[in-house]
Order: sequence, then structure tokens, then C-alpha cells
Amino acid sequence: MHLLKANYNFIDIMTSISNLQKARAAYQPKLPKALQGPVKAVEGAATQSVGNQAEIKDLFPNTYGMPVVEFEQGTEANTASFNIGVILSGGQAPGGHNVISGLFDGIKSLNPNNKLYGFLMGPGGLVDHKYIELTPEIIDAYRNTGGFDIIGSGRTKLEEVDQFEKGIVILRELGIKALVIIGGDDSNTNACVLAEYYAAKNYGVQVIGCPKTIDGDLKNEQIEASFGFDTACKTYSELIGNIERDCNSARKYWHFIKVMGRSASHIALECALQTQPNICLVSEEVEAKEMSLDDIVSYIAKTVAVRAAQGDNFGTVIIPEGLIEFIPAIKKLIAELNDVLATDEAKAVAREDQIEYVKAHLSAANLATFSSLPAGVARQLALDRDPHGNVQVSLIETEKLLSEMVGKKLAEMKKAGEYVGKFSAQHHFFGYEGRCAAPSNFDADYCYSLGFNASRLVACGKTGYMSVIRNTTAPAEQWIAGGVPITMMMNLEKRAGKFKPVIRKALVELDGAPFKFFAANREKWAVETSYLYPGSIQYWGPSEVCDQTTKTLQLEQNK
Ligand code: FBP
Repeated sequence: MHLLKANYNFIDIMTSISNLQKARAAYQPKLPKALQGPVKAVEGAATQSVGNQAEIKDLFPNTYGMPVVEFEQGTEANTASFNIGVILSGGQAPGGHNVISGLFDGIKSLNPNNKLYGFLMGPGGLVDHKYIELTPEIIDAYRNTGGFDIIGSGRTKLEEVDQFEKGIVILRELGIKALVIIGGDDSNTNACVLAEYYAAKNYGVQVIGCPKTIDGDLKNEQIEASFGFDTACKTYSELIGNIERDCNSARKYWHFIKVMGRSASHIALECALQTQPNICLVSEEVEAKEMSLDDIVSYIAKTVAVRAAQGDNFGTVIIPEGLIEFIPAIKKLIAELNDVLATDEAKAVAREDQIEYVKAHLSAANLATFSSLPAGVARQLALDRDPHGNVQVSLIETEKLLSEMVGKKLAEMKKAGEYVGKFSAQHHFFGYEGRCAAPSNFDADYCYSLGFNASRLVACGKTGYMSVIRNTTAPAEQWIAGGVPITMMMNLEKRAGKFKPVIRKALVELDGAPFKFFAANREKWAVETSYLYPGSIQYWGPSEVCDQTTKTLQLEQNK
């Protein structure tokens, strides 16, 4: 089997694999009927961006307004041979290997001489010319497995002309006709910029995106779900269910469980729907209700007190990773910090002096918020950003911050005679545990279809498109395959102090069916112990167990 070594060399070594892996390797992912043979591309009407139409049109003159494409069964299959490059970008998400194996099988079915090259460790591999050819042997070793280790991933932001020009050198050298970028909203925004640049320069290289992220926030009218969300949520929900059972057995701890999702609370909400905890915070609601940190703490403390009054000194709280950024006062602070940190003067300040620099440049109101935060949290907000400028919320221990504050609030309530009970907390953070899990049947099929479909978008000459599979609560045979222009998903947003074209992130909609279902049940779940134990992902067995989609998707599609 081929493994990626730390020095990025691929070597042949026979390693043993688990029995489950062996059995799973034989799984043949399902494809929509339209992709099972030759395809015909049916084009819809011209499209528009979701916002700032005039500005996005000006910025993307060559890739704006293109039609949505849907594939139907066609008659012609073979094409002249071509080569493809593929990049895995950003955080890992279950099913990435299946996107690549679907892409591989897709191009081979068009012409067996077609080749697939994988750029190593993310977009940086394209710029630095680090790649491997993905052979049938390598592909077979990674079918239906979790992880991105087939070629590795990275967060290099592709945005400079110099990077695009370095990229075209290696793309030409390898005879690559199209580049497939598998990534989240930021990476697909960059894919769109790259597609526009190569189109403007007439370089003859197409760029296609694939919607990835466990966070579930790359979705819209055309994209029903980003891949990996299904498996990651099922993995976290299994663990949360196990904790709930332990909690209900020992009856002595409150478990504070933070789950990933940098910005949107889709993961927290889906896990709540699967496990019915006592409390689940939803960042989007915190923002809409303009709740302060103290409001959130009081809300949790009151529930603890109500349960304690009935003799239940235990419970579970799910906390979305991005919560802190949605508390209005902190959101305002982060917006100003972004502007303060964006100047050349700020960039030149030595790291050890940055906190003082920031404090000296904040407005009085934001300085007060900044100073009220625990030092570690303030530091994370002010200093550590990823290459896309995002606050690294996975490093902020919100679960501990909240439980400490709840403990203090309960002590005050005890003094005031408003609480009688014991409060002892345990903390968990589920993020990395789920990002490389072996894909569920849904993600295995969905990802394979997304990759296979990308090969058809390339074959029909598309660039600046996202590979899209719809109707996903129906059996895979009935899924609808096609492509959507990435410009259609864009609007202007402020990033690092400047307005930039970006794909609009999908946050939890408070008037959407998943949140409404949760809101209608949460009071009961808070007081009663209504835990649900979803158990581990099953690959074989009754279809209602193995092929179930997320509750979010079911509720959104009214199933
Ligand atoms: P993507 O948006 O790139 O898919 O990554 C999502 C995510 O897993 C978030 O949930 C989390 O906040 C972040 O990545 C962690 O980043 P890192 O992998 O760099 O620690």
C-alpha cells in the first residue's frame, strides 16, 4: 500500500489493515442513474450571484452568469485523453478519498489513458510543484477510507497572481486540462478566482470545485450538504450518546461538550437532534437574541437549578465551537480587531507587543469587552488567525469558560437560596475525532458521485463550476447530478479590513425546520432526561439504520 510519509515521499509498503477496512474496501459506492453511462449536459438559464451582482460581475467577467448544468443519460462516452489535477484543501472531512476515487473512475471511464495527478499537502503543492500520479494501486488502497492522507491537505490560500502563474507552469508540464479543488467556502472562493484568472488569460485550464466541510455551512439552494457533515455528526453523536448514558448511570456530572464548526452551529444542532441533550446552544440564536455571555451562563445555571430541584444533579450541554464569535459584544470586538490588525503598522509590531498595541487602538467599548475576557481567550481573539483570517475557535476552551462561570453563578444562587444541589463538571471537545472517520454509506456514495460528476463537468468543458449532487434524501439512483457556477454563490464581505468576493456561508436559519424542531422540544429535553443513543455508524444491516441521512437534511427536505 502507498502511504504518505512525513517527508512527502510515497513508498510501497505492505501494512496490515483492519478486518473492517478489508471488508469496506470491497464496497462499491452507488452512483445516480444519470452518471451510470454516457451523459448529456442540459443547461438552464443564465444565473446571478446571491448578492452584490454588479460588483461580482465586474470581478468575474469570464465566469459570471453561466447557466446551471444538469446531466441526463446521453449516448456518447469516449473523449480524447486528458489529465486532471486534484487538490484537497482545508480541514479533513470524511469521504475525501471517495471524491478522488470517483474522479479517478470517472476519467478512466471516459478514456483509460486519462491520468490523475494529486498535488501534495493542499494548494501549496500546486505552487511548489509537489505532486504524485495517482495510480490504480494507490486509489484502491484508499477507497471508502476516512482521512485525506492519500495526498494530504493544507490551508495555503491561493490568491496571488504569482501563485497562479507558478501553478500554470506545472499544470502545463503535466498536460493537465483541469484542476479539481476539494474544499470549503474559502477554498472554493479561491477556486473561482483561479478559474476566472486562467479563463481571462486563455490558459486553457479549467477549475472545478467540490463542496467539502464537516461544518455543513457550504450549502445553499443548489448544494444540499457539504460532504463529511453526515459522518462527522454521526461520529460525535455516538460519543455524545455514550456520555449521556454514562451521565444517566452515574448521575453526578454535568458534561460540557464543545463540538466543531468554526462559525455555523449546524454540527451542534444536528448532534442535539440525534441525542436530545439537556441543553444545546445555537450561536445564531445567541446573536439574534443579542445575548451576552452572562445571559448564556444564567440560562445554563437556571436549567441546572431546575434539574437539581428534582434531584437530578447531572446533565449534558452541547456548545458550538464558534459560539464566542456570535456573542454580539464579542462580534463587534472581533470586527474592530480585524481592522486594527490589517494595517501594515500592526503587521510590523513584534508578537510580544501585539496585545498592548491592540489595546491602544481599540475603541473604549471594545476595549472594555476585551479586558473583561480571560487572558487566554483575549489572546486567541487578538493574535492567532488561520491563513484565511479566521479566528481559530477550536483553540478557545469555551466549554471550560462556560462551566467555570456557571459554577460561580450557582454559588451566588445558592447564597440567595435559589439553588440547592451539587455541581461537578466534565469537559469534552469533539472535533478531530470525527474529521477522518470512515465515511458513512451516505458520505461514501455522495462523495464518490461528486468526484465522478466532476469528471463529467471537465469533459463538457466547464470551468468555475462546483460539482453538485441533489435530491439526496432519495435513493442514490434518483440523485440529480450537475454543476453550479461558483459565482452564483458569491457576495461581497469584509475580510482583513477590505471587501472581498466570497461564497456566502450558510448559518443555521432560525426559521428553518431543523431549528424549529429543536426549539419545540428543548424545554422538555432540559427538564426531563430524554437522551437518545444513536450508537456507532453501521455499514451493513437494515437500510433505516445504515442509509439514514442527517436529521437536518430530513427536516429540511420535509422527510
Ligand atoms: P474546513 O472549513 O476547512 O472544512 O475546516 C473546518 C474545521 O474542522 C472547523 O470545524 C475547525 O474550526 C477548523 O477546521 C480547525 O482547523 P485546523 O484543522 O486547522 O485545526
